[in-house]
Amino acid sequence: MDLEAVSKRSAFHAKPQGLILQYGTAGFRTNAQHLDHIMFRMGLLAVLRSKQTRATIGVMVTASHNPEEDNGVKLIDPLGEMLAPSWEEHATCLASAEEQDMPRVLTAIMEREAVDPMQAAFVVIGRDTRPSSEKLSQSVIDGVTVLGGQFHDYGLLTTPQLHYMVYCRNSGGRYGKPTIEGYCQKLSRAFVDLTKQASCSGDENRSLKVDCANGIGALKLKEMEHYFSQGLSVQLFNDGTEGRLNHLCGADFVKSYQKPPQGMEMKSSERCCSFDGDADRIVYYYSDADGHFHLIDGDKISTLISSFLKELLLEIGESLNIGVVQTAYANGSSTRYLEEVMKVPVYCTKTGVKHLHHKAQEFDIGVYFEANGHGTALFSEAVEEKIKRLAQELEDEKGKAAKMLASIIDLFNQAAGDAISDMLVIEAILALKGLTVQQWDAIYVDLPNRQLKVKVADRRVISTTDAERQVVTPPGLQEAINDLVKKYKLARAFVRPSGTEDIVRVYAEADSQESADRLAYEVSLVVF
Ligand code: NG1
Ligand code: ZN
Repeated sequence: MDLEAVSKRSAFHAKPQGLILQYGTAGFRTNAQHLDHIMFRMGLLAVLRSKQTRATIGVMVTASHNPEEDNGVKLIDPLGEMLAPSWEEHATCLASAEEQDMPRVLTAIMEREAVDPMQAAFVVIGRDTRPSSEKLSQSVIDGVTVLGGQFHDYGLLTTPQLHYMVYCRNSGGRYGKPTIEGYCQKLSRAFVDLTKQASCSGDENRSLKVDCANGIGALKLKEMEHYFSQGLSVQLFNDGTEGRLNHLCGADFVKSYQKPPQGMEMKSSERCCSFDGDADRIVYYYSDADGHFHLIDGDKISTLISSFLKELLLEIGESLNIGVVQTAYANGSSTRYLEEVMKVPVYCTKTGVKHLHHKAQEFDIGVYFEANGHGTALFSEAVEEKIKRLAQELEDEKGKAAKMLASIIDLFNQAAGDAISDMLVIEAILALKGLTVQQWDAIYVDLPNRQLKVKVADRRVISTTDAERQVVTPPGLQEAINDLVKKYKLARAFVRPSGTEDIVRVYAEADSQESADRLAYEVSLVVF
C-alpha cells in the first residue's frame, strides 16, 4: 500500500485545521461544506474494513431527515448491518487526524485490526438526492481507489437499498440479487403473492398517499410502482420536483410536530404515510371525520406486524420464539399492549438502530422499531428454511398460513429498516386482515407524550443506564426527575444526550397532553 500516494491525494481533500467530528449514531453528519475530507477518509476506511472482513463494504452518502444543506456518511458492514463499534472509533480517529498524521493513523488501524495489505477490497457506494451528494460520493471513490480498492457506484439509492445490496453480495446469492431489479422483483413478487390471498382484493382498489419528503423515496417508488401496481396504487406527494428535501414534510416532521406534511391533501379516513429523506423510516396517519389528525407511529407498526406474525405461527402450529424490541421512546401503551394482551416479550435497548437490530437477532423472529418509524423484522436462517419447507409440505389452512409467512419473510428488508418494504408489509397485512386505518389505530390508545430538546453547555455530563431510562450523572438529577414524575398519573420521563445533535432530549408521557407537556417542561428545567 502506497501511503505516500494517500498523503498526496489527501491534500486534494484537505481537512480544515482543528475540525473534529465524531462518528455518531448514524455516522458523520454536518453541513455538507465540512465533509469533503471525511468522505475521502471513509473511502480509505471502507477499503481497510473490506480487506479485514474479506467482504464487500457499503458507503452511504446521506443525512437522512436532516436539512438539505447537511450531508453525512456511514459505513455498512458485511451482513448489511451498521459498522462495528470498534471501527466507529477508528472512523473518528481517522476523520480527526491532521493531514501530516494520516499515514500514521492508517498504519495504526491496520496493525490493530490485523489488516492484510495484500488482500483485495471491494466497496459499494450509494447516495441520496441532496445537491451535495454526487460530489461527495466522488470523494469517497477517490479514497477507495487511492488504496487500490475496487468499487461499484450504485448512484442514487435509498439507504436500505444499499444495505440490501451489501447483504446480497456477501450472502453468496442466498439473500437475493444485488441489483435494483433484484430488489424490486423480490419485494414485489412477495407482495403480489401475499395480496392475492386477501379475500377482498378483487373488490377493492387499494390506494395509499405517500409523502416522499422530496427525497430519494419518490424516485425509487416510481421506479418500482409498476411491479406491484396490481396490489396497490400509490399517489406520490412531495416527490422532489418542487419542494426542498425534508422541509415541512417527511416522517420526521410528521412525527415531531404530529401534523400532516405540507403539500399533501388529506381527505377524511384516507390512508397516508410519510417517508424520511433517505427512505429508511415510515409513519402512517389519517384525518378523521372531525378533521382531527391521527398519527400511527413505529410502535403501532411494530404491534401490527408482531401480532400478525404471531397469528400466523399459531395457525401453522409452530411455537417459535418471537420478541419485540423497542427503545425508551416507545409509547407506554404499546409496551403494555404487547406484553399484556399479545403476550409477546418486549425488550428495551439504547436508542440507535444498531442496538435494536443486534437484540432482535437473538430471537427466531425479532421485530424491532423505533417510535420514529425505523424498523424491520428479522428471521433466523433456520426459521426461514423451516417456514419455506412447511409452505411446500403443509396443506389447507396451515399451508396457507405457512405460504403467507414465507412470502412476508421475503417482503421484509432484513438488512435494515426500509420505508418501501415496510409500506408493502403494512399494506399486505391490512389487506389480509381486512383492517381500515382507523381499526388499526384503535388497537390501543397512545399515552399523550411530549419530546423537547434542551441546549446545554456540554451534553456529555449526562450519562445514563438501564437502556437510557435512568440518569447516572450528574448526581441528583434522577432523583429530581423521579420527584416530578410522582406528581402525575401514568407518568414516565427520561433524559439522554442525543447521539446526532448537540442537545439533550427530554421525553415525558402522562395521562393527558397538558400533564405530558408540563412534565416535559419541568424536567427540562432541572436538566438545564
Ligand atoms: P438521537 O439524536 O441520538 O436521539 C436520533 C433518533 C434515533 C435515531 C437516530 C439516527 C429519536 C428520539 N432519536 O437519535 O431514533 O433514528 O437519530 O437517525 O428519534
Ligand atoms: Zn433516514
